[in-house]
Amino acid sequence: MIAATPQGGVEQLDELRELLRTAGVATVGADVQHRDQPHPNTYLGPGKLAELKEELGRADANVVACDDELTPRQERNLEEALGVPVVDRTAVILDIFAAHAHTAEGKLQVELAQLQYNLARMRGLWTHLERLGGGVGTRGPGETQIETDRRLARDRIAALKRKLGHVRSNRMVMRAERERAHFPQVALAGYTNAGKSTLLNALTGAEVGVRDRLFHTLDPTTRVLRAGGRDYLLTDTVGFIRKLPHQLVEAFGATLEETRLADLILHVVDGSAEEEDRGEMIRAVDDVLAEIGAGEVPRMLVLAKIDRVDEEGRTELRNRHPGAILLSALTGEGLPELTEAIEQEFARRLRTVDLLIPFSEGARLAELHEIAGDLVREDTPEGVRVTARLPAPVAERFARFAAATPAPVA
Ligand SMILES: Nc1nc2c(ncn2[C@@H]2O[C@H](COP(=O)(O)OP(=O)(O)OP(=O)(O)O)[C@@H](O)[C@H]2O)c(=O)[nH]1
Ligand SMILES: [Mg+2]
Repeated sequence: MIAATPQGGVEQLDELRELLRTAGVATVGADVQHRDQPHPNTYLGPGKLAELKEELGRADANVVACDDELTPRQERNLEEALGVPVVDRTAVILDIFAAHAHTAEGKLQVELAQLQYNLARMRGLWTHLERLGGGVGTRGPGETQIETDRRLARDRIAALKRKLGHVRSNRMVMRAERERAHFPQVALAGYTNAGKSTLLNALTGAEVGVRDRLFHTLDPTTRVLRAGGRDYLLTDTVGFIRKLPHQLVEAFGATLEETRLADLILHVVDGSAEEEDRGEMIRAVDDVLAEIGAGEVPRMLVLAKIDRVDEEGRTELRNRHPGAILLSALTGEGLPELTEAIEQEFARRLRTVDLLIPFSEGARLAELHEIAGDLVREDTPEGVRVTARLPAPVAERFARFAAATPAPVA
């Protein structure tokens, strides 16, 4: 396996190497080409291409991986020139997703992304053949086959989108129920391998799988986080990466909705990463969040894995990211600060209400107890007088019970 990229140094390929390792492929060499733009037809320029071909033979490699998404034409021309299969970054990521998808929904989403990726490639192949043909009688069976394949792929894509649509509406129903309960929704988002699942486990006692490999988590998991007498719903979901294939963003729409509709996003960053990498990872996550429409959701930066960072490094982190929470899900350090910060964030959004609940509305009273654990109540002849701090939407729902006169100061 040889990896290639058009810009930067060979260390730029570390992530691709890691992706390949996760996909079960060993890397025997890496090469970088310095050009402003990848070659439109062959990705690599002619000189680099010849060099790479020689290197391939020497290293006895049987596949080449490129760190960008190739056009179908580039991929085909490269394969012809090099005589080995060529895969691009997108194909490697899709392959990992396919291997890590466990739930029915996850599998559907990955299949959709793969089909969309392949459909583009089929189209490329098709125009290529068309160009070769042209004359009367040259419309061979191969071309018909490709047309059939494309139609089948399109049909399947439509069917998958329908199925995912159902999953999505189910999810919306579940959401609506959760929303009625008004537990604030907190989503963990971040670069793949940042430590999101480990953090969910540490905070809620969940047992989500954790591993030192990329895209270990694909399916969302939601658990209750109890803090300061209130319940929060904390969701862990798929991680992001630089140049995240757009097919995946589209296919994972239902999953990513958990993040888009959250009340607060905890942006988890590997605090032990090199400063330059860290900056790039933060930017990549910001970009994806904007792309999925979650750009406006309030966000809190969490620098994880600080058990690996010394005092000097921590000071740098604090200076570089003021307001961020430094923590280690492994040692538990910083976790109380995080729950405290979450509480404060939501406390700011609570509204104090003064209500008079008639005795006939016992169910409403029970609901209030559940939502606002720390309410003050007093029985009066007209009903139960309640002073509580409520999320704004709940406060609106209870507006009709507003007490006519202000509560006596206790
Ligand atoms: N030293 C240290 N390692 C950690 C900490 N948190 C997570 N890790 C390790 O980092 C690796 C990735 O952790 P995960 O929790 O799986 O990361 P993730 O963000 O869920 O990753 P994906 O699901 O693949 O996107 C694992 O090997 C964890 O053991 C931490 O606080 N300290
Ligand atoms: Mg995970």
